[in-house]
Amino acid sequence: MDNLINFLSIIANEHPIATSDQEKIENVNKFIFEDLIPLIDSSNIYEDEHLVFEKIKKNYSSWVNITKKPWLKNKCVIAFMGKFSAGKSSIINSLLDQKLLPVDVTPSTAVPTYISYGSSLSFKVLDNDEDIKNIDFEVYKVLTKNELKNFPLSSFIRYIVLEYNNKNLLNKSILDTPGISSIDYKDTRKAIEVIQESDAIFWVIDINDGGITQDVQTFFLNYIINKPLYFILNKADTKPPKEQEAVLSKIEKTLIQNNISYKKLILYSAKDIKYTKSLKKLIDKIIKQNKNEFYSEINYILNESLKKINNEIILLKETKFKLEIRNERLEKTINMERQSFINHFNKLVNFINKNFRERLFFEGAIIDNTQKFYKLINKFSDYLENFTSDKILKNYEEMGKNKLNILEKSDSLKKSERLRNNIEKLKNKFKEIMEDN
Ligand SMILES: Nc1nc2c(ncn2[C@@H]2O[C@H](COP(=O)(O)OP(=O)(O)O)[C@@H](O)[C@H]2O)c(=O)[nH]1
Ligand SMILES: [Mg+2]
Repeated sequence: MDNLINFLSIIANEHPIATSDQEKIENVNKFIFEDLIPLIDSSNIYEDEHLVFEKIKKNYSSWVNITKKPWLKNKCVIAFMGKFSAGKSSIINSLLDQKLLPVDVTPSTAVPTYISYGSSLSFKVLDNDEDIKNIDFEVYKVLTKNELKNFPLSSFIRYIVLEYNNKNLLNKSILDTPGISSIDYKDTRKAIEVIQESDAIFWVIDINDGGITQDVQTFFLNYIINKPLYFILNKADTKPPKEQEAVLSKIEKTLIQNNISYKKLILYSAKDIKYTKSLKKLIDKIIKQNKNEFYSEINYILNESLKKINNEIILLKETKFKLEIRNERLEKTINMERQSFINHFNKLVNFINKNFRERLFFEGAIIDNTQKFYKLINKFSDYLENFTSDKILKNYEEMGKNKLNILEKSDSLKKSERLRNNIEKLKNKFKEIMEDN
């Protein structure tokens, strides 16, 4: 018990280490929730805004998670999940060629453990206040199974981080999870976090269980989405080949029947090194997902927004230009009509001048010219009627409507240009905040 008390008192007295840039997380949080989302919300850039927000929030939370766990940065994260005692820790030990992780740990003692590549040995724990503390590995290593057996270590430590130099760990971070016995809320929430930060999930099944139980099936259907999922049927050494095959095909059937999409189902034994090589190969092949997606994702959204706004600006300018051209034409037509009116009018005046003043009352010309005069008057009044009611009025009406429309477009144009400026500003701001990434 002395070792355990020593370990716990060291954890309690140790000063937390600053592993993450709290200020940066706060700045990014402000940027996302006080700048970016409200800006998109107040604009009409996206029809499916909520989807964009969802994407932003998802990327943000996984960025925060990685930033808070620097040992995951630029690493391929492989999580081992499954029921207690399925053999997760034993499998990881076999992959490390070393009995590093404690085996046969009781559920209450089991603490999720990250084993990450590091140039030198470092042992950290995250306590219940979410403080990360650097602890001497020896202090932990000396704890015996007996000491831990009836002690609920997992209620004092959220997780353990062990970084050390092992060639099998290059570019990797392996997560050993305590195992899911019953799918309760707390377990589920933890599992979601694990799934979110992992590049691949290895689900370990004890061959002696004979298959996958219903609660685990439900779990997969609800939570493992878009992550490469592998199944390891462990403890193959405990069954003859025939029975191994039977369990394999039973699991295969269950997976297919339940629409659980997975990459591979492999037979394994942590007790037999002949299986180790191919599992190591398989893990090395898992391509590292781009962990710093956050920066490029947010930039992508900002650029996409700019593109959309620019397109809108172009469209507005085009429409405005077309309306202006149309009004110029209408004005020209009105002027032409006016000119033609003046021409007709001048013709009449000329006729009157010519015939009435000088010659109308000369003998012999009266009747002839009166007829001509009335004909001209009729023609002119017909023309007048046509002229005012149809062409000019209609043209004037359209011009008025267009002018209003042009004003509206100018207004929208100003708004869009302001929005574009604001997005440009946000782009620069984000670049500044994320500078050292
Ligand atoms: N026979 C056999 N026993 C195994 C194998 N893998 C693990 N075990 C045993 O199963 C028990 C639980 O293993 P452990 O790694 O602690 O399981 P975990 O709870 O999933 O981490 C231990 O007693 C291991 O020795 C295996 O491949 N074959
Ligand atoms: Mg274990």
